[in-house]
Amino acid sequence: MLPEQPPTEVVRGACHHDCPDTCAWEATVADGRVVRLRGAADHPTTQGQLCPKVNRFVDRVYHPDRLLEPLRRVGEKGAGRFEPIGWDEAIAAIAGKLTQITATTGSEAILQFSFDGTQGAIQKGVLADRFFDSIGASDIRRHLCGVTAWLGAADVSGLPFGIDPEDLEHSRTVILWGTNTLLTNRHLWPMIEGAKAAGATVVVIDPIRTPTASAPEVDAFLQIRPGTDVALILAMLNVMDRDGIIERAWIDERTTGWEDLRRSFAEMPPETAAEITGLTVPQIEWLARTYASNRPAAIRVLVGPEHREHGRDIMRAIALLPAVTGAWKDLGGGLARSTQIYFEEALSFPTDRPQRRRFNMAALGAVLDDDDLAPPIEALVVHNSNPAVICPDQNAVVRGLERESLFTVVVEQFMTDTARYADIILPATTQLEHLDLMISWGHLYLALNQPAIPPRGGALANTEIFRRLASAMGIADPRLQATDEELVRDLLDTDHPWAADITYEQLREAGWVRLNVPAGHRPYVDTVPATDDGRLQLGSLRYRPGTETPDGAPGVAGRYPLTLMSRKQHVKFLNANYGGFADHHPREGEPLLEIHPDDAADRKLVDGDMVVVENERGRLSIRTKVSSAVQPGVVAIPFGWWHGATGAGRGVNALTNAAVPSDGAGSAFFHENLVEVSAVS
Ligand SMILES: Nc1nc2c(c(=O)[nH]1)N[C@H]1C(S)=C(S)[C@@H](COP(=O)(O)OP(=O)(O)OC[C@H]3O[C@@H](n4cnc5c(=O)[nH]c(N)nc54)[C@H](O)[C@@H]3O)O[C@H]1N2
Ligand SMILES: Nc1nc2c(c(=O)[nH]1)N[C@H]1C(S)=C(S)[C@@H](COP(=O)(O)OP(=O)(O)OC[C@H]3O[C@@H](n4cnc5c(=O)[nH]c(N)nc54)[C@H](O)[C@@H]3O)O[C@H]1N2
Ligand code: SF4
Ligand SMILES: [Mo]
Repeated sequence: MLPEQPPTEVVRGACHHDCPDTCAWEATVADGRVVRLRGAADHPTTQGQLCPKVNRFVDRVYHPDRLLEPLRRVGEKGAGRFEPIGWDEAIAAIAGKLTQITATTGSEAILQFSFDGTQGAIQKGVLADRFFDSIGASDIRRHLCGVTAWLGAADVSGLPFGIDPEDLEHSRTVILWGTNTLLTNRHLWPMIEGAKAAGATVVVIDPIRTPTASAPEVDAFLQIRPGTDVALILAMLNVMDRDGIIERAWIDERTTGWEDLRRSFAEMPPETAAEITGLTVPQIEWLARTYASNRPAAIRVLVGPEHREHGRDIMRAIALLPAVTGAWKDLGGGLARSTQIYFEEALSFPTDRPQRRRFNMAALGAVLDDDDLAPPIEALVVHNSNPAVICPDQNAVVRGLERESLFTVVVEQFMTDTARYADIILPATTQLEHLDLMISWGHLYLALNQPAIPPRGGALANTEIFRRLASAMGIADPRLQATDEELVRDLLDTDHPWAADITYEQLREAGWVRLNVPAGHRPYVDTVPATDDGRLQLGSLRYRPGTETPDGAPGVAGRYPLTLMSRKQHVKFLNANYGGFADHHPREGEPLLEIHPDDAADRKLVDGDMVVVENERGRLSIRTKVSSAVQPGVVAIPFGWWHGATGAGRGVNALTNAAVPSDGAGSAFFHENLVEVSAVS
């Protein structure tokens, strides 16, 4: 007789990672333990497949290195020496310290730092925000991802709605504009394949020959010089106007500012753009004609081009293309960008939060290091983020975290590079252990993540941690004691037609549900842009090189002639989540500097040489990979590795540019860094 199998239960949930795909999953639980996790077969984009990053997520949940009890620092900051303490003691110590800082210096000396470790609406921060709002702490502007892209598209259309990415199947021209779909958004690829099978022309525009650029479905790869997309787009408009392939009726009826835009693109004939972008005149003319005429024509973009000084201009320029051609009219035409705004509009996210002192998160190093700040930061509370790895100007961040007078709390699942600098570490649950409501930025499906197992060891959900802190600090507001289920129900409590009919019970049963956006919905055709005059805004536009680029700073480029880009590159990395785990590393086991054969030859370097990469912000020693995937003048180091991966004990962000746009809104210029590379002597 076969031994009796323990009874199993299947629990529906969804991936929490900051990834456009938000896959729905099913966890099989036996004897209180998750024994299998797989993609939901019935979910339209997941289609039964997770991804190489998350296929072995169960191993992460049961990993021997999981943090399972609160810890207190006993060694030097950053040394990684801690002793276990109980939850009551940990909460009392933090509450005591925050109360004391509030009474002496003032609550603005406390800084909340969080980002997208989970993109679940609940665990990401609704309750944490209530807590920090109520004590009046300083906040950070969560602008390192997507905000610049949002602002650029909004410059054209008020609120930056895009088409349903699933409608790309209907497109006859698809331009993957600075997005590495096969790596970063893999569940969109079937839509590209579908379009291709129906005869679409697929184009990739990227400074780097990515795996997406090399895919067999791609008809044309335009390897543009970094940050010069505005020149390309102005020249495309120039060609379209010159060749009379723009429909005037659409422009007259739907847009404002055509004549100003026309004056701008008159100054950018394709010959000038060819010099700036490194593309050829025939390539630019072909792209303009294909985009304007081979319709439906869609552009897919995520965040690639935004991480630059003039990223907002690039994102605006991209959004200008469908505004000029009227590509929005065709099903499968328009701009396919983040869908997050659909969820923000449809669900009841709080709109009446108090204003707090805020800093752009890119400036963390400068803020922690600033003695003149009034008041200076005395306590830093980090959750859902690993700033020691993900923020630009890493050396400044580490200097800040090392400051003895800073009290740092980190809520984490693992001993990350940030957690090592904490005074107190609080162990957080994973997605298999807590409830959450999952919105998406890559499709229109809402999902309920139900806990498959209770929290492991002493781990607690972020929400429970902030409930306990609120109690310990004597904050009476009952909204700070809301349960996770109440928080989900609050978000679903909406009259908006896209979500009014969606119930908690329905989500619990089915796991996921599509927002009620009508099939074939065409933004700006079926709806009116949220601009002052209800029209798409064109207006003047100029190509400007960034300050830290060879064209923008020829002087600096004399010393540091190479442009360093730092993008997501590894199939088993998701931002900084897996950089510290050997079984997620690529075969080479270390980050490599990609350098073009010409630049390598100039420096007498061959594949595999150890080199020093440096600029005024930092210095890394790292091995080379000589590769024509990067163009001459450009080098690339992958983002996401933890500090221990290089001899210098730093990642690529030790070299990156922490500057943000002058109004403080938008991302750091992660891809605009001038460096020099030399052989290790
Ligand atoms: N050089 C360079 N830098 C970059 C980028 C780049 O392309 N190049 N990309 C930028 C972009 S686009 C982004 S989005 C950011 C990402 O920045 P982050 O959002 O900070 O990065 P993640 O690695 O996704 O998540 C950080 C941590 O969240 C933790 N976490 C996950 N779930 C939970 C939870 O439920 N509770 C708690 N308390 N913690 C949890 C994980 O263990 C992980 O260590 O990085 C930015 N930095
Ligand atoms: N495997 C994996 N998947 C991920 C992530 C991960 O870390 N690993 N991170 C997730 C997150 S947080 C995000 S935000 C998304 C990002 O998804 P994407 O936006 O697709 O990814 P990026 O690598 O940031 O940038 C895409 C491309 O933009 C190009 N680019 C840079 N500058 C320019 C420019 O000036 N012009 C043009 N035309 N192109 C440019 C880069 O070379 C890069 O190939 O990916 C998500 N998915
Ligand atoms: S990381 Fe992205 S692709 Fe992978 S399972 Fe999560 S949502 Fe899906
Ligand atoms: Mo991101």
